[in-house]
Amino acid sequence: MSSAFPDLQSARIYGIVDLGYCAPAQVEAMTAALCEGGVDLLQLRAKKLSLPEIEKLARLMHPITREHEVPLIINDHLEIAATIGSEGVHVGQDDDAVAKARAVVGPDVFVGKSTHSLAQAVAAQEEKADYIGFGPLYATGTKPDYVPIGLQDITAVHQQVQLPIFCIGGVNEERLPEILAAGARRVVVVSAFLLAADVQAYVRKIKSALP
Ligand code: TZP
Ligand code: MG
Repeated sequence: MSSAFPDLQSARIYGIVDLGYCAPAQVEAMTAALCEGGVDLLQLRAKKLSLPEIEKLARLMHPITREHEVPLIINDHLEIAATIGSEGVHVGQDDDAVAKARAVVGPDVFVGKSTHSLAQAVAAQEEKADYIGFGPLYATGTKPDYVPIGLQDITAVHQQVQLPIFCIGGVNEERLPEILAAGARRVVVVSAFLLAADVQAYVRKIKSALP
C-alpha cells in the first residue's frame, strides 16, 4: 500500500459507509464526518446497488479518504477496487478467496476477510489475509442472518491469530468496555456511527476509549 497511508498495524477503528443506513446523496458528507472524527480505515458496503452505482460512490469517497490518509476498502467487488485504485478490498466467507482477490487487485492493495469463528480466523491467517473482521459479536440488523458469536473467543483469537483483528457486530459506546475487557484491541462500528446524532463526536468518543 502507498506509504502516504498509516500502516494497518496502527489501525484501531474501522468505519463502514453502509448504504443500508446512508442514502447515496449522503455518502460524501458521511465519509467526511467519519474521516474527520478519526476512523483509521473506511469501507464502502452497498449490498443492493448496481456495480456502476457502487463505482460512482467509491469515486466520490476516494478523494475525501485520501485527503485524510484513510485507506478506502471496497467490500465484495474486486474489479471496482482495481479500477478505482482503492487501498483495500474486503471479502467474506462466500466471496472470492484471498489469493484470487490479490491476483485481481495487485500486491500493494490489502485484502481483508470476514470470519465468524475461531476456526475461520485461523484459516484466514493461513490464507494470508492482511486483516480479519471477527464477529458478529452481538446480533445486528446490519447482518441479520448471522448468529452472534459472543465475546468468549476474543482472547483465543488474539492468541492464535497474529493479523490485525477487528471485532465487529453490534459494537457501540455502551458495549465497548465489555468488548475491550474480553480482549479486543480493534473494532468495526457500522450502524452506531451512521445513526449517531453527531457522527464525528461519536467516532472521537470510541477512538478515545480504544487502547
Ligand atoms: N460483518 C459481521 S457483523 C457486520 C458485518 C458487516 C455488521 C456490523 O454492523 P453493526 O451495525 O456495527 O452491527
Ligand atoms: Mg462479501
